[in-house]
Amino acid sequence: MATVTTLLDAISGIGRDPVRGGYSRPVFSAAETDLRAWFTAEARARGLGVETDRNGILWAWWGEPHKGALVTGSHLDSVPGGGAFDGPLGVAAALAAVDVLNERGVQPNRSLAITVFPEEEGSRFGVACLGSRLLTGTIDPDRARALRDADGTSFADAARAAGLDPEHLGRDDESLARIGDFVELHVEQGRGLGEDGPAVAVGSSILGHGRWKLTVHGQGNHAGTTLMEDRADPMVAAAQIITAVQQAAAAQPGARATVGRIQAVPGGTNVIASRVQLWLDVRHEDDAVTAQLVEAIHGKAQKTAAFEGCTVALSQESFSPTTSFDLALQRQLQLALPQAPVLATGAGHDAGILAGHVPAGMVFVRNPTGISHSPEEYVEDADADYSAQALADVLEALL
Ligand code: HGY
Ligand code: MN
Ligand code: MN
Repeated sequence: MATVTTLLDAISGIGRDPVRGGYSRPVFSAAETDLRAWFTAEARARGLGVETDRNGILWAWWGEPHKGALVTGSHLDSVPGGGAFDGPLGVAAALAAVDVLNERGVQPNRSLAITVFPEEEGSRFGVACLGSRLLTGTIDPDRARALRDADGTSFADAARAAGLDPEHLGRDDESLARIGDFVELHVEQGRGLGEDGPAVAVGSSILGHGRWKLTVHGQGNHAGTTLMEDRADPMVAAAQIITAVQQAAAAQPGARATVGRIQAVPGGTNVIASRVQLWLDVRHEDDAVTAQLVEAIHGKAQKTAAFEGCTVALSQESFSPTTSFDLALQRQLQLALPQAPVLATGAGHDAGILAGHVPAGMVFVRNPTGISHSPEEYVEDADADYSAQALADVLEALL
């Protein structure tokens, strides 16, 4: 019987990031494709029938594909230089939980499927949870097809290269109807589970969050010949905007705002940039506060840009409102895991997108440092292995 740690060990060489450390496994890259192949082989080795739906979601069926099935799973793509557990832990735990259920001799009364969602992180095409958004029709497929990665490849072309028909992307009621209940097991991404307490928690809600792009336009010019007083340098405006983001969020209780990515165009040491792009991530439990915060940041950015002789444009890339998980399913998870505390999370998940359409819930696994989206993300082997037992307890109760 495979354990979660042996399953994760088997993929520990795939998609290592040579710069930051950890893993860079963007959707449909060679690394993510290898992981999808690994998952398919592991599922088939367990007698599960594997199919890919028209949005690139992998489904591994224990029993016949059926309406109203119990579905569990997560994602295999990562942020740039991410940890080993964000996504793969839920997939490996699901595979190992099938082994546990088989060993327990569980005879399911309903079909069970393990799903792997593409582009959960949005690290290649910018929109988080793209697979579950397409499935549920919460993104216009035309918009999804037109999304471009940093190299200019469209999502349509990347999907085609991955064997999908881009014309068939979009809301898939047949696949959605197959989900009776969805449970995602995931590494906890804060310090919600202490060393001495239980190793798993039941999820209650996901903090509302969104992504925006700020483009600061200036006058590209020569670093040596342009006097300081003659400049319209978008990098100088961008630096002040980043500080303003930090100050605006710090002044708003419960808010989080981050500029995690910046790009100067063209990006040359002796070149005053023509424009600078900043990507902004803002989160708060009250969606109205998130909107106000973004508006305030935009207003400040406009003033700062004008002072530097620049202009700024804001566009929204994605938004997910604060989402509570289905209370009845949450109670069932609590009954199956009576020691587990109930935790809210500040991280987004496919379970949050699905929660708007089907009963969805989450199980979180202890992360002793609380570090995530980083090579230092960590789960003890014993907790990783226990997560398969915990997920099996949940699935057995729901089967
Ligand atoms: O960005 C997020 O919250 C998630 O980890 N995708
Ligand atoms: Mn993540
Ligand atoms: Mn994740």
